Amino acid sequence: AAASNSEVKKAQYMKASDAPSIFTRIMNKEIPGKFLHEDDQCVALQDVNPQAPVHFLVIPRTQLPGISYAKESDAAMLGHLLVVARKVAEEQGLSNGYRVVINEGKFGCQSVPHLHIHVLGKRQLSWPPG
Ligand code: D5M
Repeated sequence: AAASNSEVKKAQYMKASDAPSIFTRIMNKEIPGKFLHEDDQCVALQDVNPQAPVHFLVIPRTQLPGISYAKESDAAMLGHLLVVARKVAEEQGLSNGYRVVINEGKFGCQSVPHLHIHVLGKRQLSWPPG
């Protein structure tokens, strides 16, 4: 029988996430990164390819491959990521608003298989996104 869609997706993700992700390696200080926040559950990192004057990522230390893998037991951690996004957005002076984005999978244009929340601001964004 053909593998289910979720099995195929998992196989694709597992291939990419067997090894520590680029974000895990940055969190472990093996690769440089500009940290805006660090705590026991997550970090906020300046995006290396910014799409707005302020563009940072909130990344859990747990290497969840993407939001499609979130379980009920991840709920508190996921909520914490959003609160950190809000706090760092304030510190970055995003008083006129900002956007919080999670890209998931191929159609979502996800490129790093380690869950991360994008926060973009300091310019007028448009809607819908491309
Ligand atoms: O977004 C992945 C994001 O991660 C993308 O905006 C570039 C960013 N990125 C990739 N490598 C690095 C490093 N080394 N430092 C900081 N930021 C990085 P996605 O939602 O997966 O498309």
